[in-house]
Amino acid sequence: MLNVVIFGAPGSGKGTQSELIIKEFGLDHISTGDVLRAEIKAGSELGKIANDYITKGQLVPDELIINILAKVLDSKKDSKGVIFDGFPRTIPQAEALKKMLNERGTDVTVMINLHVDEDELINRLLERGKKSGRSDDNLETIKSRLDVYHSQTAPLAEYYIKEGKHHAVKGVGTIEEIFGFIKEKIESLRVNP
Ligand code: B4P
Repeated sequence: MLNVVIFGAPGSGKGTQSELIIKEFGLDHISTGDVLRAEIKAGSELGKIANDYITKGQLVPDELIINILAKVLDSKKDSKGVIFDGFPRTIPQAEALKKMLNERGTDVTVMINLHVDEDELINRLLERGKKSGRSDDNLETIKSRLDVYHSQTAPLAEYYIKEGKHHAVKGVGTIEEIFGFIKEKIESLRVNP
């Protein structure tokens, strides 16, 4: 299986690039952000809990998100590979993902780390907020999300460097240009896994 973790700060283009990777390589997509927003829309118990965290720009607790991921993963049993978009976001989530994949006889193939400077991230998210109606795309919440990213999520780069899976990609430029770098890396892994 070709399992890709797409990683980066909020607004770095994880969701945007995931769409192109799926089209090109026929992978299944798991976006924890999309799963949570669907639960919020459906008004479920989980959605109500998640909404409190998301609106404040905080991460949903590990236990909750790991359980959700395990269920979604089981629904992709016959997949030829999965793109993990927005998961993991903490070290315990990365450890849980490794365990879940190992139990299923597979592992993360590569972690693509999109690098985008902070001013650009803020501009993109404010721009998205004009149309998205997302409760977390406003300046105050964006700042909290960036703080959470630096304290809880960015350390994951080191985790994947140690695993020998980390691949940095410049996330500024046209969407197609950035996708070109990602595609090149994924293709090289298919030749030399
Ligand atoms: P997510 O839904 O994962 O979203 P994101 O980080 O805000 O955005 P992404 O990086 O996907 O950016 P996009 O492509 O849209 O998370 C939302 C919240 O859910 C989290 O804050 C957290 O509370 C919760 N959550 C999710 N997963 C969790 C987990 N594992 N654990 C705990 N909590 C979790 O791009 C942004 C904008 O930039 C778009 O408008 C796009 O069009 C634009 N853009 C993209 N690429 C561009 C480029 N190259 N140039 C110019 N603009 C570009």
